Amino acid sequence: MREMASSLEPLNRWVDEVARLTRPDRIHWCDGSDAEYDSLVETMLGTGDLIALNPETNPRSYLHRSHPSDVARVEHLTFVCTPKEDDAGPNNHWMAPADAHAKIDALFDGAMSGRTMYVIPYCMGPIDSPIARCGVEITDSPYVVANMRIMTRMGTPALKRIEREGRFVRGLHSTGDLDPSRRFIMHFPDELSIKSIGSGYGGNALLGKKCHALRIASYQARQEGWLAEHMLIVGVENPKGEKHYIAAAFPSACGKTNLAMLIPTEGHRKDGWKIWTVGDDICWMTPGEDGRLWAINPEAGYFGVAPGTGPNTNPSALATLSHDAIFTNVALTADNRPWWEGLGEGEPVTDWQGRPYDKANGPAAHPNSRFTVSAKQCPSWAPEAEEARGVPLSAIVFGGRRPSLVPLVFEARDWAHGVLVGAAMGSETTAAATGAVGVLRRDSMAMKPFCGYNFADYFAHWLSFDQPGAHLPKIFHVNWFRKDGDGAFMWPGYGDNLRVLEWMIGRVEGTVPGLETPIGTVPAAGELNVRDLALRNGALSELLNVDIEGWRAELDHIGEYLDSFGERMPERLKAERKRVGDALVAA
Ligand code: SAT
Ligand code: MN
Repeated sequence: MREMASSLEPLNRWVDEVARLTRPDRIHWCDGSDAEYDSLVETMLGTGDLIALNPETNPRSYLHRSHPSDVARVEHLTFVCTPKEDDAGPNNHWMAPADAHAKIDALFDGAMSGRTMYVIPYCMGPIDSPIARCGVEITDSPYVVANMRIMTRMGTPALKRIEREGRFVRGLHSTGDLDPSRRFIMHFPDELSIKSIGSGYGGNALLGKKCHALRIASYQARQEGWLAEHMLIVGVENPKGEKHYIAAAFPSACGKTNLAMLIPTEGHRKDGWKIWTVGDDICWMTPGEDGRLWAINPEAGYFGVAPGTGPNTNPSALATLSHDAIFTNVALTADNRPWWEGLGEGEPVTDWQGRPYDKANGPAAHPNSRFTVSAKQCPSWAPEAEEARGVPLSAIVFGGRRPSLVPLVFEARDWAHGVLVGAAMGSETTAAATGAVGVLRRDSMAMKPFCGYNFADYFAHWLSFDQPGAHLPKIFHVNWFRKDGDGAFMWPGYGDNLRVLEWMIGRVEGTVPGLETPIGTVPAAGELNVRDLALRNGALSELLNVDIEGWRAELDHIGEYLDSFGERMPERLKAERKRVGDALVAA
């Protein structure tokens, strides 16, 4: 009999059960200590799972190369296993729970033999926060343990909370044999459990992230009256020293990390604007007694996209990455520094697969190569990210990659309209998931790959926050990705996006009137701060223009999309679509 490792009997029982099924050589309960992390790194340096980077330029930093067929989330192999198929919705792949357990347990049979099984207690959110939730991930991947240590509050304090609460999300993971035909990521929201096998990569394997903090949490949040969202949280401090917190949902690899760490342009800096980073990917929000929505970042680190991160796009991220970072699937320079497209300095000599770099093989770094780093290393890290009650939200922003039609910014007229704007979100696909890149798809609230239940019910849940006494954030939509006839981006983005945030804050504070249009309120002439901004002639009016004809067609598409969910789609949302559609016809 194994020595008991926790005072919580159901946890010990589950660990025993998993060990009987997967047959590891050893079991290690993670305490989250520095010594444990150092010894894991030592082990991985020995096995080649990690490669040490140049200690002069990148102290205590490492490169991990995943299997070339295992470099992104796999949405076609990701299942939500609710007892009733309809509850998972057309937005998810579904399998009956019993079938899913049988299928995946057969793959777990003996999967850990010869390996160490790690038991990782973790907490999503500040350890003393009532909004935070705990889980335990069992994995045979030391790379996963190291990443979970950076991305979550992991180890003894989390175990203590789990023992106190008696309730935790169970996540079972094995890298298996990495054969894509034996790869599955399965969610059992009713059982608060996750089983993932056959991938060692990011969102497939770090179960605290998308699997727990979004798919399982969104399901729990609906039952408990809160929201688990794919959003960054940023604090914007104005020259008066007042902070407004904004949560923004963009699909994977559409700039959430960059917006969360925005560096104000010189003009804004001189005026006294400051940016505070609370989170870059996930936001849990809950109504407070004051009627406002209060938000926490359940994560403790960033798992960000490396390519495109450079001195002009995100100098804060570069500073964050200067030590104690894990890089996955980036390239290397001759002096063993990490390299990726857009870094802006150095030359790659070894590509992400460890081959001598050759342009003919494509990019040196994989387009979905990533960094893992503690949030606290970010120069703009907001200390209030540790606040148990979270931060109050002034605004929620939706956005995606839309090369045409969608203006730079518009504001929904009320909460229900805002829910429609979020539900109707569309974006071109990126390298963050396997499959074609650059195809327009509807990605409601950027949650298409992450909502753990039927989108129709999810929209109804969003609508339900509109209650008497609620002081809900204003809802906006942005599009940084408009292109002109030559295919060039029309808006500079990055630090200049603060111009748009400034307008939003003006709207929140009631100091700018805006211009009403059938799709929402856009900045009236002169309202957007464009001081020192060089745009092409006519670009600004085009960026803020509402193309009535184009929007009529868009509203038709949105109507078809909402109808695809059938009976369950809330009437309120359909009515809202009709209202906007009618306004466009009348315009
Ligand atoms: O691989 S992750 O899902 O963690 C990152 C992402 O796609 O947003
Ligand atoms: Mn994400």
